Amino acid sequence: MITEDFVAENNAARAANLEDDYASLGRQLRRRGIDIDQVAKGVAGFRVALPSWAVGTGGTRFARYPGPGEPRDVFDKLDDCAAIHRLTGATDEVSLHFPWDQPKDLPALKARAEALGLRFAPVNSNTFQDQPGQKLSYKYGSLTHTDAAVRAQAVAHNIDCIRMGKILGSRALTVWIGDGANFPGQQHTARAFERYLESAAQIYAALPDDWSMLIEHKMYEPAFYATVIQDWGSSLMAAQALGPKALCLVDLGHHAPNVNIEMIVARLIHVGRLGGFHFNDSRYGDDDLDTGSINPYRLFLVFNELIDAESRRASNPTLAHMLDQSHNITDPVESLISSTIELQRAQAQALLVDRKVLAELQADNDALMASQTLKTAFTTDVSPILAKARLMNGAAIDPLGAHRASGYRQACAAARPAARGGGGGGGIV
Ligand code: AFD
Ligand code: MN
Ligand code: MN
Repeated sequence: MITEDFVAENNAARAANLEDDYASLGRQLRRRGIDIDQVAKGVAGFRVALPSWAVGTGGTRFARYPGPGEPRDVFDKLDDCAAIHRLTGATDEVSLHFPWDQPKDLPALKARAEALGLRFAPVNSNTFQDQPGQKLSYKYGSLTHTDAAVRAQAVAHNIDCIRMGKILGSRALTVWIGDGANFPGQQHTARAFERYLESAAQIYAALPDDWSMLIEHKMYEPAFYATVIQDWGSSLMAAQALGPKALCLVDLGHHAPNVNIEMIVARLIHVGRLGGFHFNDSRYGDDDLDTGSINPYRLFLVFNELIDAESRRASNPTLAHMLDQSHNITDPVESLISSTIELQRAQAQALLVDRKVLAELQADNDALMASQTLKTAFTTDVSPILAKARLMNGAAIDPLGAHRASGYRQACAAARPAARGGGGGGGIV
């Protein structure tokens, strides 16, 4: 356990320096007409859900190298999430993945989460793997399978996820399918999509009034020729066919290299169908690397669209922010901490954009200075704002340093001797 007292003690040694840096940055920003406290307030309000599957060590299709003290079950996963939240102050929601996380006693799990100060974010269904004892196989697809009985089984699983999510207090179901084809001709392109719509409509019909269904697209993998919900166009078509509670979820890793994701974000907001994000970073494909570790400017540009939409009060449902990463060589707790910080960094930078000046430059077609306006915001070192926001939330000024000093990982290694693996999230998806 990382206690409140430990965090306070750790902060005490750093508070004076932070105040100094924050005051200095505050003066700099005031010259630019920005109130630093407003930015810090905005950052302090930022929340991102932790995926239960990311606190265990991930892996590739070649190997997985488990770390010490890995969570053995969903209760251990909650403990790790609580530790991360204690240090970041921004991660009090956990996104479960069924059946990876299927606990026998859902009310007990909910009680445990509440005791730890955690809530449940959207729940994720899994019809991309066969589970032990499962009647029919998803080898050739799930919601789009040619066999109606397989589709019915996949629909039933999704509806069961809604049932479990209701008990836990979740408000959304995220549906990602591995369905697709490895060969041209393998699948009837049009009919597979029609079957998807038919299955998804049955899931949609089971949604409670205050729930949404988040549709996650992915351009390839595990199907390598084509996936059924391969892009935001297919996702949006599905959402519009299903109804207002169906929204599009953008996983940053699920696009072709160099795709302009911030444009996709802007278009989905335009139609009020952006449901949320799975944040991660990538260099080559769906790498599931730590958020902000490869291309922080792209992340900033995504947040720039979000803040811009907020500033003009675009009508889009509240976003479900989540991390979706695979931590193969780092301590997952530390990767999730630093990824959360990178999200807040992008948000703070986006809050610094002078939108009035930018609008004028755009009207004047001053491409160079418009681009500089974004760069000025992006290159500002907002670290003192992020630390101040954490302090405001009762979290750590230096979360990674505090985590190292806490000995949390060593304590987990001692308390969780019989690591049985992370329980999902270690594959290639
Ligand atoms: C997949 C998708 C989806 C899924 C997860 C499982 O991003 O979010 O739930 O990874 O590991 O690639
Ligand atoms: Mn994802
Ligand atoms: Mn993915």
